[in-house]
Amino acid sequence: MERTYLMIKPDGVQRNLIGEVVSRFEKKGFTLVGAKLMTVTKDLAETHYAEHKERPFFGELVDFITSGPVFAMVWEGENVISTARTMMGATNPAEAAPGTIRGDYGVQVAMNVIHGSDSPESAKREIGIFFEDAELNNYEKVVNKWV
Ligand code: 3AN
Repeated sequence: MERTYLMIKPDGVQRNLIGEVVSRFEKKGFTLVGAKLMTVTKDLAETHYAEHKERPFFGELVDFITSGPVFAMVWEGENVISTARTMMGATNPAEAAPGTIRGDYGVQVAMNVIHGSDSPESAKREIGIFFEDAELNNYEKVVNKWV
């Protein structure tokens, strides 16, 4: 079953959106397999955002993600990687459709509430850098046969 790494960024935590965001993925029918509130170190942030190292906003990105706790999560389900991206909405909240997380709660591109892996390769890499295997729970929800 597919897994993705989702992270409520410091703005989402500060704005009390953890419950709202978790609730959307739960209600959709996905399964939460791991979660923790954590402060991202500079090293971890630079590893996570390595692909953006050359972008002009890299420093700002690292400063922001390390500025306060994030809520790191691993979610499981059919097509969860792309479906979660659809539920998050466009990177720039100004372009994100209403009904999406960024469309409903975001204003600026830097503080856009949530991160989500964009491919199976990034999901595997990001889950590996944020979680130990022992922090991930393998279980089946009986209700999943209904969704
Ligand atoms: P996504 O998170 O939707 O995959 P990417 O991979 O293009 O978007 O960008 C990575 C992160 O960098 C985004 N989550 C966003 O917060 C941040 N970002 C993108 N563009 C800018 C920008 N122009 N200024 C500041 N931060 C940006």
